[in-house]
Amino acid sequence: MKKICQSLPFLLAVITTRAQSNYVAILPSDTEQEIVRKAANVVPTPRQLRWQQLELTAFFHFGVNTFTDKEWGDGTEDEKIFNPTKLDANQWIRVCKKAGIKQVILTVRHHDGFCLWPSKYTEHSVKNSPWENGKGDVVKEVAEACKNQNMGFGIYLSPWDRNSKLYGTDAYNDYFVHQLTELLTHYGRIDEVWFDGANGEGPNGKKQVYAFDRWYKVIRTLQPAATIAIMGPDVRWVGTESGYGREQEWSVVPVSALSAETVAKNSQTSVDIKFSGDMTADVLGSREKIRSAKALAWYPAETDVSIRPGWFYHQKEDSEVKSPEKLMDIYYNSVGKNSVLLLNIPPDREGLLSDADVKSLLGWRALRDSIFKDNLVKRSVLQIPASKQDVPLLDDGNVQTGITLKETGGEYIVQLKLDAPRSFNILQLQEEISKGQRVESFVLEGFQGGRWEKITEGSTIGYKRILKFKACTTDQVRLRITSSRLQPTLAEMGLYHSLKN
Ligand code: FUL
Repeated sequence: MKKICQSLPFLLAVITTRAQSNYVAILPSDTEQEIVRKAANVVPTPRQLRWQQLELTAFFHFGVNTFTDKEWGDGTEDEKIFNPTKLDANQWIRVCKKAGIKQVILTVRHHDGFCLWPSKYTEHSVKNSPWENGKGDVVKEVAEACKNQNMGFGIYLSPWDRNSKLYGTDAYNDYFVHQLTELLTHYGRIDEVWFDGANGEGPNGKKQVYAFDRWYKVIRTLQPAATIAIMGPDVRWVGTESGYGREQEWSVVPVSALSAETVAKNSQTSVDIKFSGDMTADVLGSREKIRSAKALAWYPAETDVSIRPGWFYHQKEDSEVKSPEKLMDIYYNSVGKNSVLLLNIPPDREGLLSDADVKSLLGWRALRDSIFKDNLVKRSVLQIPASKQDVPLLDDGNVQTGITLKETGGEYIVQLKLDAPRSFNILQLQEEISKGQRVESFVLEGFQGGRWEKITEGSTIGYKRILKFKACTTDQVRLRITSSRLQPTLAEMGLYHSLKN
């Protein structure tokens, strides 16, 4: 141990001098300018980058609660109540595909401990239900439907298990590893493992100490491409279940310093961060927040919300399904605020996505298609920066090709001349995040009445930022990035006109 401690400064130096990584240590001797430069060079790991580009993902909360009409089961449910009459996972995935969703996460085991697969390690599972005479496996059905329809597949495995007699003892962590291993080895590729934060009281009055580090190792070994979300190192919870993210959303945030041992093991690869403390504050990664950090990591936000008031299906909520317009507003405030949306669509007692939910999802897709079909940037010529690069780079839908802007007078400018005076009320911006998240503030201006007038302004951009404003008509616009941590690279820019604003 002593040896490791003595060599720590050297190991940290290895990390800090590497070009770009998902993690950087801040040294006591670093100036504020150096800290800002370091923050600007923190980048996502390949698995985080893939996840961020999904934009839209879905949750399926399904299990005994669907049949007891509860939100949280207590683990005493009779397995016989689980009996969907028309379960069709292909329908779930077909609808999600049509809605533009790229990955789904199934609650394979919620807090009640009931397993949607025939686990060897418990009796509280589909194997003791009448569904398919106890021979069914919901996890298999969903995994196969995803594979057949080219949809990402993830699992929600609740750390809290109200059924297990082992809960509250060390043996519970072994039980958890056994189940995790079943899930990660029997169903093909798993793209995401989602650990919820709820940690209730066990039957013997003890709280369980979860062996997270051990679980992460199992996942990294068996499914190295899978993101580990929420109680995990790759993706953090945005902090609410409303669907509305932060005004200022930094994917680079302070994290607690790593143990010397972890650093030593990972010094040449990306690093698994240790999440800690309250990640729900209003602003997480501003200059003020990173100034006193010991380390910074790429740790992006996921916004989870249900299409209905509850997470599980309840018939009485059929009339409370969120409308396409409400889902649109959530989209602007989640994906449009630098996070991935995780929208819950709970299958009903038949084992199908219900009509009301399907109608709303498809209406939302139609709305998005109509609003985003005509990007006015495609009808424009780039005036600044004057270069051989031309506008298609900003509207080619490729987030890996952008324009690295040059500083002029303390700011970075993109100026466009449109083909004619045009009206718009939506601005969409994307940074090329594989180079880092850098923009701290920006203003959009239009040339009107012989001078530049402010149309809208914002702080962070990150992977995607969408701003809505009162419609404005002009044939010349400029984006002024008024503050950036280092030269920003703008990957995409869009100007749209929504009639439903
Ligand atoms: C929460 C759980 O307690 C809810 O039941 C639901 O699964 C939600 C997504 O996470 O913490």
